[in-house]
Amino acid sequence: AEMIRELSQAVDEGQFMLAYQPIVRLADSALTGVEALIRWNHPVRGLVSPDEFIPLAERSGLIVAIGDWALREACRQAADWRATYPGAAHMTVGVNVAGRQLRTGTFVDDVAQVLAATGLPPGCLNIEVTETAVLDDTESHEAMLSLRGLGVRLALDDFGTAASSLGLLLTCPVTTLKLDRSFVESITTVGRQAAVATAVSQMATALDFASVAEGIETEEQRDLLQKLGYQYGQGYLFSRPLPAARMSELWATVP
Ligand code: G
Ligand code: G
Ligand code: MN
Ligand code: NA
Repeated sequence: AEMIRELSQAVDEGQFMLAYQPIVRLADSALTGVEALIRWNHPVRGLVSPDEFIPLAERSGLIVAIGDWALREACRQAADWRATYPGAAHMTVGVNVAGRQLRTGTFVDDVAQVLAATGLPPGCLNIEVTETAVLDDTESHEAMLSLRGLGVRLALDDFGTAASSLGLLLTCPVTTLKLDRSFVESITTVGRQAAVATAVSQMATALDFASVAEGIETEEQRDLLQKLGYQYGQGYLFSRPLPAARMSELWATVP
């Protein structure tokens, strides 16, 4: 209860910030986009990880206000990077969206409004949802279809971890699969992990989805994932999530 009060105060007092993790094209290591990851700069506890407050924010409903802030800030920042750095012209920004947010009934209008206000082209925004958030839910399904109608991209995040149905891939209008990092961790030594990663990559190709491998920490993992057909990668090998100012320095180096 105390934490809920603090979280709602944090919304009012602007205690959140976004970190940005680079996403690269595996073929040439070119920086192609970022994922926005929220951080809570707590006045006493310092930086609090989203794992510690997002679940509570979802249960309490505060995720709607927090998520709305994150969406606006990420789009504002991406539009700013595009306008400032030639290398960022074709960038995408990934924004994590909770199922509860997707189901507010106003989410699609909010996205359209944020895109209009910031001037960010719809194709530069990649909304990341998890399988659990959208499974068997008509409302989120319709929201996703409308988002695609706007021209926004949609990624299935943490792919492979939830009690997911492969049927979701046929009905859910996503553009991108993000292979969860649990399949990447021991991919070079555990044949079964490599087998799952291969199957996901083949499905992505066959169904015409873009594919991103998450949690890449070593060159061996990167090389194998590229060989398996993953187009994009994200992970500590390339970069940890960075404050916006550090991310700007990276964009400045992209031709
Ligand atoms: O670095 P990492 O600790 O940043 O993120 C932990 C988890 O928090 C991830 O599963 C990520 O998807 C989630 N997360 C990060 N930012 C946001 C956000 O803005 N909204 C939602 N709903 N989840 C987020
Ligand atoms: O939204 P998602 O659940 O995919 O959030 C990404 C999470 O993964 C964040 O918590 C981010 O900090 C974390 N992460 C990103 N790259 C790596 C990595 O290479 N290794 C590990 N262990 N975690 C990572
Ligand atoms: Mn994500
Ligand atoms: Na993920």
